[in-house]
Formats: sequence, structure tokens, C-alpha cells
Amino acid sequence: MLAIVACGHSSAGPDANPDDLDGDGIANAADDCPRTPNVDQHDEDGDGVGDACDLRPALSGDRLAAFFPFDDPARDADWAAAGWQVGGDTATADGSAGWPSRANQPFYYGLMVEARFASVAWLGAAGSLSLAVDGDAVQVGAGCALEADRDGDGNDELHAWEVGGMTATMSLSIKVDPSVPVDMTAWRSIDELHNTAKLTCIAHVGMLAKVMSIPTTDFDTVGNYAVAAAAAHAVATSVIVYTSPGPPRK
Ligand SMILES: [Ca+2]
Ligand SMILES: [Ca+2]
Ligand SMILES: [Ca+2]
Ligand SMILES: [Ca+2]
Repeated sequence: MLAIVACGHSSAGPDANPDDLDGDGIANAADDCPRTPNVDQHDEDGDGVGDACDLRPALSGDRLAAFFPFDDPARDADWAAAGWQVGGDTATADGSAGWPSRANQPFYYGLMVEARFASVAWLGAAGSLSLAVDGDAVQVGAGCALEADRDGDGNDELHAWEVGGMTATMSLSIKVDPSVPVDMTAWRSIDELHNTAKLTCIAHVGMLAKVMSIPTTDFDTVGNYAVAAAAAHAVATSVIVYTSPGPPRK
């Protein structure tokens, strides 16, 4: 679990060189882990995803499904259309923004979406920052969200839910601070062999890490995803999406 979380962290600053976001000397387009420094590019199972970020490093079939370093506003027009301001190697929400992808991954049972933010600030009591998998997490699918203090204890929350299914909330034990970077991961996996499915939500706020999972009832593999903000100022520096034909084994 920790190894996978570490997958999203790089030693380079977000704007140091957007063409080589992790600063390992290998350009994003050629890098088998574009957000994880891995000079050796080793790929033990030969599936095109480097060991350093492979959900199942000894099992083939994993894919880097999408990667957005926000270095090309023309290519990221979908984000702009959904309310994100793309420019300066970032996608920024100021108030509300959403982005349901059109990129379905129908043959994959594992779907992991990770978004990294240089800054998150709530603009109101209903502030939230959400990742959705297998839909928009409003009509269908499941979601993970950072939410402004909902229970009035002074700390913000991590919230996991499946539309029509289970919901769970965990205190972050801190408040989001605009000067502190935030990483959010939503990771849906379906294990057909054992007839189980779950959603795992991971939040990193500075050095703090919180992880929670809920079982899901959905066994459909719609495979699209979304990144949405409400009543929030959020500056995204990258979004990365991995798919896997089965549950992670790491
Ligand atoms: Ca690189
Ligand atoms: Ca790399
Ligand atoms: Ca691999
Ligand atoms: Ca693999």
C-alpha cells in the first residue's frame, strides 16, 4: 500500500520541467512511470508500466491509461470546458469544476486515479474536492472526497461512498492548508475470483496520510473517472490513471 502511494511522489517541483514531471531525465511521453523517478525504467513483467509504479509488478496487463501534466492547454480542452482553468502547467478550480472523462476502460477491473494539488483552500462550508471512479460519483459510480469540516470539530474529513451503496467518513485530524500540497487517490478494484469489490481512498496532506476502504456492490466495469471541486480553490499539477485487469497484488 505504501509503495503504491509513493508512486505519485516526485523529487521535482511541479513546475520544474513539465515535460519531465518527475525529473528523472526521461520525458513524460517515454517514461514508464511519468510521475515516479525511475532512471532504470525497469519493467519486470514487460507490461509497459515500470516496477516503480506498477500495481502488480510481477503480473502483466497493467496500463497507464491517462496522464495529464497540464502542460498543453489545447490538449486539455475537456478540463477547461468543465470549469478548470488550464495554464502554467496547472488546472485550477475557483469555485466549482468537474470533469467526467470520456475514456472508458471496459476490460479492466482495477482503476486507480491519483490527482496531485499544489494548493487546496475551501471557499465555503460546503467545500469539497472529489475523485470519481466508474462514473461521476453523482449519478453512478463511487467517489473519494476531501471535505471541509462537516461535523464541526474543526478538522476536515475524508469521505468515501458508492452511489446507492455504502458511505464512510474519517476525520483528517487537521484542516487543509493552502500552503500544503495534497495528493488524492481513488482506487477501485474488483476481484472476480472471490466475488469482492472495493473502493480505497487515500489522502496525503503534507506529511499526513489517511487511507480508508469500503466494499462496493458494483461489479460493472464502466471505467471512466472524474475530478471535481465544489466551493474550493484547488490547483492541480497532475492527474494520472492506471488500469489493471485484476486486483492489485502489491
Ligand atoms: Ca520522467
Ligand atoms: Ca519516471
Ligand atoms: Ca510492469
Ligand atoms: Ca504489472
